[in-house]
Amino acid sequence: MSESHERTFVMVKPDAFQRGLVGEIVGRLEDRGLKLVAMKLLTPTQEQGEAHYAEHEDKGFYDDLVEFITSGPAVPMVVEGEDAISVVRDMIGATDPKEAAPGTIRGDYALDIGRNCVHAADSPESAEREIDIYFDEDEKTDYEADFEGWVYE
Ligand code: IDP
Ligand code: MG
Repeated sequence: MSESHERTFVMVKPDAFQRGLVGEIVGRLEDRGLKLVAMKLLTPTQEQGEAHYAEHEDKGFYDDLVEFITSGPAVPMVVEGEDAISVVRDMIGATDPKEAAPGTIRGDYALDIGRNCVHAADSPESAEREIDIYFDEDEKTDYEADFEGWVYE
């Protein structure tokens, strides 16, 4: 990984999976020039769901959130690139999709805060923590992305 690059954690949530938006969401990340490092199709376990949203444990919506995220298939990913964490947060848009700008994933595909299609880590610490919930070390690929010479100066 180039020195200025960072890894982030992204997940297509069960609502977007059921709506057939996996390709659209992954495609936007690829089109932007981000590098896919790891990806799975799985239904998050109760333990994974609770750990994923541990920071919201004391919120009124926590139980519903964990129930939703464990309700069916989701696509967790590790994505790499320059400033990938903030770049992807900007690409997904505001938490409440009604406030998300058109052109963002949530702004284009969602209307309800509890069904906002996609998750992305909000800091380097969250990214590392969330990646570890869903991926073992040997599940992260190590390869040269030849396109990067055309994406970065
Ligand atoms: P984020 O997904 O944009 O990082 P967070 O504040 O970390 O937003 O919240 C995690 C998830 O919890 C959100 O994506 C959303 O689905 C859900 N959520 C956040 N706030 C509320 C709320 O007030 N009511 C219901 N669900 C919420
Ligand atoms: Mg969050």
